[in-house]
Amino acid sequence: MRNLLALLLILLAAGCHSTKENSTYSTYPIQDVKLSQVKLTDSFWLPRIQLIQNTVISHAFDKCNTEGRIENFQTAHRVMNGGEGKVRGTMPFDDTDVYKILEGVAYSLVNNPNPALEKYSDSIISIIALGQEPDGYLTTWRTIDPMNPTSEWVPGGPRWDHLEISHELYNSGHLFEAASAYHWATGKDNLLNIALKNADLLVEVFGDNGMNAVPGHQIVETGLIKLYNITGKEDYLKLSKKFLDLRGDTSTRNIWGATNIQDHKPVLQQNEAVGHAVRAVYMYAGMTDIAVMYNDSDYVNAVNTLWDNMTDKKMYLTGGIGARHHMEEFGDNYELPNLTAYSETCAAIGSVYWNERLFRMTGDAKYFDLLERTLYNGVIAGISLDGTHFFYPNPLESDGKFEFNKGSCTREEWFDCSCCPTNLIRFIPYVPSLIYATEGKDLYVNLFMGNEASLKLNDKEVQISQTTNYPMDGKINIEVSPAQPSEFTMKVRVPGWVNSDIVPSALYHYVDEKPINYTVAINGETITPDVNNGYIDIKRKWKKGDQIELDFPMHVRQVVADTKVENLQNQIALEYGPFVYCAEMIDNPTDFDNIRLNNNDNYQVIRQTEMLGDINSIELKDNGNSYTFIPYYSWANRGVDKMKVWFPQAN
Ligand code: FUB
Ligand code: ZN
Repeated sequence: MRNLLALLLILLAAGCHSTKENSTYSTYPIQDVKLSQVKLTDSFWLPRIQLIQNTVISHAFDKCNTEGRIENFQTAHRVMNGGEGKVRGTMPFDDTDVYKILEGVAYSLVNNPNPALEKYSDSIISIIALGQEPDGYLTTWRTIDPMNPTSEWVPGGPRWDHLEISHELYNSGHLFEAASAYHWATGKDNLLNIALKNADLLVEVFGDNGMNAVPGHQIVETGLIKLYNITGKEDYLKLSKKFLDLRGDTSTRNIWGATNIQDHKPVLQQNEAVGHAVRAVYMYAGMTDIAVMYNDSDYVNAVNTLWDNMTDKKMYLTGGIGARHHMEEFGDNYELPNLTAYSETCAAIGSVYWNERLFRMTGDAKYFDLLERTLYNGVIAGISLDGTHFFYPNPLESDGKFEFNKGSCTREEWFDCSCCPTNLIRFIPYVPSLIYATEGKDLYVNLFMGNEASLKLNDKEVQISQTTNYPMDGKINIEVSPAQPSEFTMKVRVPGWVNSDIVPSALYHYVDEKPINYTVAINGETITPDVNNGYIDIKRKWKKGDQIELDFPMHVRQVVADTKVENLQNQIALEYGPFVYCAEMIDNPTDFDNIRLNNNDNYQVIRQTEMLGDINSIELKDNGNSYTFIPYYSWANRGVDKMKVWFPQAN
């Protein structure tokens, strides 16, 4: 009954906003399979998503309440009506934390309805509405007191002044992303109406006949496209493209020229991933949308070039990006320090959003190889196992002294700039929508986790389910059940860690260089798979209950880096399945600083359920010493400690 009501609400809501029809714009050739079609049963991911809904969301709402982020919307309202008030908080984008939590609420509600949480979220949305100016403007610090921003690095001034740092358009972007999600998940228009009013103002101010300006921090580009996809209002799409086209373009505006905000040259000429890493990947995601929707080969070439540079020269083994604390930016090519790595959690999340788009543009598994690497390492390292403490930067080494995490050597429960915790909230509940994708008669299986999904392939119903302990082991059982026997192709990704390349680049490679032998069986019969673009292609007439059994055996694999990365010369890292490993001093108290790895090492893998949740530890016995390695994501859950991912090579 509840589902029927929800469906009715969604249909009604869709009716209120004309959806795009007869569009002249292209869409991604590969379609995602949405969260609502995938029911997770997985013992790795389901508890993490539940943790977000049951713990992290209320933790973050509490922080937003106590630190004034919600009050700011009320204060803005009071000031608009002639009253007085001061802005609270520290960042010109504090509003976005509230939007990002709502986005996470939206995704978490889809498969786990929670009327109390939804009601509370609706009440927060009505407070947001109070803070919106009558013409749609919404950035509370500037409404409250434009001359006195909380952050000393933001100059006071009228609307849109100092866009390079004011974050007004960043605020809009996150509002649009959250509103689209909330509308899609709940069928409600409350947040969407606020977003559309704001977007209409942006079109008026910056659209075809408006100011030639660009946001200092990208995200409004993808946000506008999401609103276009809901409403079909072309102005939103055109504005998104305008923001990208104008960047770094001296013929249309006085550019800021800064590499940090990717305004040093036109985006189509940008061939190196530079500047602030989060801004960069959000921009590349927007460029990919534009490449697809405008069928624009220049945009396609630009994103390909940027991806190649990032993965060939600027990416941590964990998938993390951004080498420098200074300006939170990418370093030079091959500049990948461990101790001082920035590798911001938000940047890893942004990279996932970008790679998912690149996959849907091309159907190439390499994007999901990187996505998976980033997901299991760079992203989830950002949140403690209990969901209440976070990393903003994610170094690959800690000496227990360098305060890499905004003045701390370990995880913090919140930050003045809390972009990372709230990005995890919006992202983790969205993960199940990354598992499958479809294209005509092809069904892609990109990620492995227990789930039951119901989807349409070429307009025909197909049920699909996965039973697996992945990522604890590599055995996966996929049951394929079309409503009627029908011919289609199952495209199952061979995970990157099974192959000889880590990602298709020379930056890292496995010491043994040999792909792992894996097996594929259909209904108990082993087959020799046909592999294209990184996918096992199985084309046949599928019928109810057909089984695909995959076994990707996991071995401990040693990794080395391109010698051009100076600090990684003669260093080895360990991986097992999709996980990058590290050692913490707590497990290696006597000889941590002397751990050396050798190409002939004999590793033992031990399932540990009491140590750090459910993990496989790697044990090494060497000359009477014994060392323990744990998945990188699980470090720093037992106090401040030394940690390393890369170890000197013995001999
Ligand atoms: O500027 C907004 C967000 O805060 C960025 O994405 C993060 O890097 C942090 O600076
Ligand atoms: Zn962040």
